[in-house]
Amino acid sequence: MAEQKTKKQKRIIFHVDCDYFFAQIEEKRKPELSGKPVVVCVYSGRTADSGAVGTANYAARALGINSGMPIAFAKKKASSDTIFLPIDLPYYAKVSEKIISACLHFSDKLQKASIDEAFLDVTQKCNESYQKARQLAIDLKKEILEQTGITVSVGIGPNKLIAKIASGRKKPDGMTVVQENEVKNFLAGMLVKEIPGVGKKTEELLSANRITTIKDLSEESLEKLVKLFGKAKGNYLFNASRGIDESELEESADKKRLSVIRTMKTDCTEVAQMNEYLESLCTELHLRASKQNVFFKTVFIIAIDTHLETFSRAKTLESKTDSVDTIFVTAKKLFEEIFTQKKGLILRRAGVGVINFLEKNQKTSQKSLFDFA
Ligand code: TTP
Ligand code: MG
Ligand code: MG
Repeated sequence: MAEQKTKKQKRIIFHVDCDYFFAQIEEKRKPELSGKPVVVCVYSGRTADSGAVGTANYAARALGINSGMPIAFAKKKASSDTIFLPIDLPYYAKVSEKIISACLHFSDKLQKASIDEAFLDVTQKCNESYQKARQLAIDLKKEILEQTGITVSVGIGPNKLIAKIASGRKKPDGMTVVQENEVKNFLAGMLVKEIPGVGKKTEELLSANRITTIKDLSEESLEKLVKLFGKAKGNYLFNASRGIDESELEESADKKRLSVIRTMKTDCTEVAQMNEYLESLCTELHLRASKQNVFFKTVFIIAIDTHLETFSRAKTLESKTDSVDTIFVTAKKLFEEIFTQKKGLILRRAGVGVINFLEKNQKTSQKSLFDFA
């Protein structure tokens, strides 16, 4: 065998998934829906009831109504007080953007996985400590709830696969932590369909080979799985049944961010005390942004109080910029907002960041390279 690879850093990954997302949003904006079964429908327009259920709240799920079901079928299962609503995707996308933006500030790296879910790499933020990760997830859930009124469930694990399975274990408003040494037990009692990517067809083929649980799957040879499913899927199933997933988070360009965060010399209770500190933060941040040769559209701040609670705020600007003054003025306003909203706040650490990057064109890029030479 070739020389052993250097040991990989242990990662801590969150999978954040919103609870009954479309229906929960509708409940929040229409309080009269409270307590009723709610079904959000994707109407195809062919006939009055043609189309499929997008999602259903838990009261509607108790009636047997689920995502993907034909609307006409769902109507047969519905109670007389069940509310059917048409999908309002542009509005849900706005809520999603707010949630993703809150997640950004709680992670080192983020991959948006769908309209209602994201993977967050928090390894460095938590100093590889699961105890810190647990607290970070509590703070994140609170922040999302405060900013959007939406509850989410969080799975925490050593990789994307385990985090994703974990987020679905306790819903709604749940949190499930699976450390590396707990992975085997965590998976042992589960059915194969709990593995992401195992749909009806795969499940049937496995079942025909007397493989029903993840434990059964983990006892099969790689050769057999490759024979049944081909190389890529066979390998995937072999690894997944052991809780192995080395895939990296795929960070999209608009979710890349730059930020600077530091502990202040003295704790601050108002923004006026932060002027000098903010100036130095913004200058450093601006220098880094200039080196990356990007414009940005969103400025955000991170505030950590003396109890180590984390808050964040973001402002998307009218147009792209690379101005240090804009960073400073916007960050200052956002800190002012936090001090006004949270009476008695005593800040210990504070950070400023930019996201929503736009690459500068080649010509500009050359110029600023010389500027910094
Ligand atoms: P999911 O996260 O799969 O489901 P959910 O958020 O409604 O419920 P859960 O609490 O179990 O996470 O999907 C997110 C949204 O995507 C969902 O609210 C509606 C939409 N969606 C569809 O429109 N059609 C579908 O078949 C599915 C699965 C989801
Ligand atoms: Mg969801
Ligand atoms: Mg989801």
